[in-house]
Amino acid sequence: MNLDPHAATSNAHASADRAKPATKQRFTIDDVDALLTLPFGDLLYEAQRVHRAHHAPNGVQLSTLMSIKTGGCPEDCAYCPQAARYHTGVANETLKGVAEVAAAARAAKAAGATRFCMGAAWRGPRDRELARVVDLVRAVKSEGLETCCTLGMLKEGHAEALKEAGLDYYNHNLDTAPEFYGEIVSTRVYQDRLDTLARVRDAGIAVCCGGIVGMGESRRQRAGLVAQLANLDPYPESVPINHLVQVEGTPLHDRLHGQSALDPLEFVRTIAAARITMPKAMVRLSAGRREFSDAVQALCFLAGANSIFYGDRLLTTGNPDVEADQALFAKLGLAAM
Ligand code: SAM
Ligand code: DTB
Ligand code: SF4
Repeated sequence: MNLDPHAATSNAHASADRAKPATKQRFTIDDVDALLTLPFGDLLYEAQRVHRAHHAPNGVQLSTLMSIKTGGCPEDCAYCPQAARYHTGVANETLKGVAEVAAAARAAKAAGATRFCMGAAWRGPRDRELARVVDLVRAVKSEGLETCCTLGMLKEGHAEALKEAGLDYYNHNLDTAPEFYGEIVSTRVYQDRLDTLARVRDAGIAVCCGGIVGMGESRRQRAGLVAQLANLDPYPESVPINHLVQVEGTPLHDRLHGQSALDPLEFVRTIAAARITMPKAMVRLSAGRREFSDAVQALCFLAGANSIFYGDRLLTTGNPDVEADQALFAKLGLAAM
């Protein structure tokens, strides 16, 4: 393993077959496992070194999320409160209209966000649904924000239509290692995710792709997730690392009995491994932040996280409010960028 980011495969977004793992893997699972196993101080030191070589040391990018279509999803993701088949108390809502979404985007911008991310509880959009999202993207873009969507699997032509409307990022997570995926989702396979990522890349949209930890996976499976992400060619521009938010009624809440499956320091290690293996990516400290102390969040920033979800809601669950984050930034000397 070569930890020198300058020696790694270039992240120039030029290859035709981009979302498939590179022929020569930049990192093996053993490589990432070895990182995750380093003494904590050594791991954080290396993560800081890589972070400072590529990013402003104290800058954090702010993205605000909005659920544009909530609940009733036909998929069976074991972590998700929006799957129709689980009884989680999430009320189904139809696709929001342009006026409501544009107003939320304006408010997010006024609060300091630079990107507005729209999430929909779909397996994937139908053509007529996609056409309505295209209008939302245009509206948000015209408010002067970066745009991001997460709509599930895309079909032929969808990514191009989104790009044409001004979509900057598409979020589509690999969620976990391929070996663990079958225990989390049965209504699609890993390759479906890779196929959509390839469509997004080919349309020239930046890729936002990460995963969830704390689902009962092993450290080696966390290494497997990070290796998968880092071996995408090129690796994603944006890498959200979510800590599972356990919602009553989801299978994972039942399986884990509402107890966290992960020591927070293991979450910090995962952030550090993502930073080291994907030096130029924005690594987002994503869901689960409300359950973390300021001290754990500070360690995540030290480990190389430089983006957060900003605003008091994620999609259906809570996030720290704007005042709490502004106080945290002041305490840590962080600046929004
Ligand atoms: N339906 C689309 C899809 O699954 O691609 C887009 C929306 S889905 C809610 C977006 C992402 O949210 C999922 O890929 C997953 O990584 C994350 N997510 C969902 N429920 C979560 C939870 N309880 N805790 C942490 N992350 C979660
Ligand atoms: C991502 O990686 N995390 C966000 C966003 N992409 C869409 C979603 C987190 C969802 C947490 C559970 C909820 O609020 O429903
Ligand atoms: Fe549906 Fe996405 Fe939730 Fe899976 S994660 S159930 S695809 S909304």
